[in-house]
Amino acid sequence: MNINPNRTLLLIVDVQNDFCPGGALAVNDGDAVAAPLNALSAALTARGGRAAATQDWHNAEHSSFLQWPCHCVQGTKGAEFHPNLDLNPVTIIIRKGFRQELDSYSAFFENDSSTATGLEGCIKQTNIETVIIGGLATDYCVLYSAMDSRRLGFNTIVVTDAIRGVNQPEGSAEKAIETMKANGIQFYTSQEILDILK
Ligand code: VGL
Ligand code: ZN
Repeated sequence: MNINPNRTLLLIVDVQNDFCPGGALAVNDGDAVAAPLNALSAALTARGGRAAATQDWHNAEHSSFLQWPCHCVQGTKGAEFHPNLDLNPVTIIIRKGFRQELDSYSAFFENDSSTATGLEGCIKQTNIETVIIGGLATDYCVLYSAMDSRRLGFNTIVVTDAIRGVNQPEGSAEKAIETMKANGIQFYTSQEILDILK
């Protein structure tokens, strides 16, 4: 792994109450991603890197709720970041999934693969070359974000201990990891990344 901290972004995907235990679309053990992400955001930003967080941000009647239980409705408790996530190092917040007919799994593009969220422009202007990704859920928003990051030409790393899957359908998280690996996305533990940031 070869990373220049100054040119690295930590992308924290959808660590929100509704995706954590007790939430409307709870991911098993979802809140466990907060601790490794906090360690990484602190270490990376102390060395000149950046941290961004995405927030699923649906309007009350969003088309996403035809497929999923109602979740992450704008302004609700469920849409708030999980209280264990340290937001102090996070300087970019991207809200997504607010166009009625269009869901948005990826941090970069909505599900039409062409409507930009603005993240690409933001990080290209700040010379980011490596994107380190963790959060929820492995098989949807992490998968789509990592695949877009790679497609856009960023060196892309997923943090193995900072992701959890919804596994709907059964086995989809494992499949997502295979797909990411097959596309040149790298996988490291948070400790391995912290060690090289020292
Ligand atoms: C997600 C389903 C619906 C995710 C968001 O964050 O992975 N999954 N909305
Ligand atoms: Zn959603």
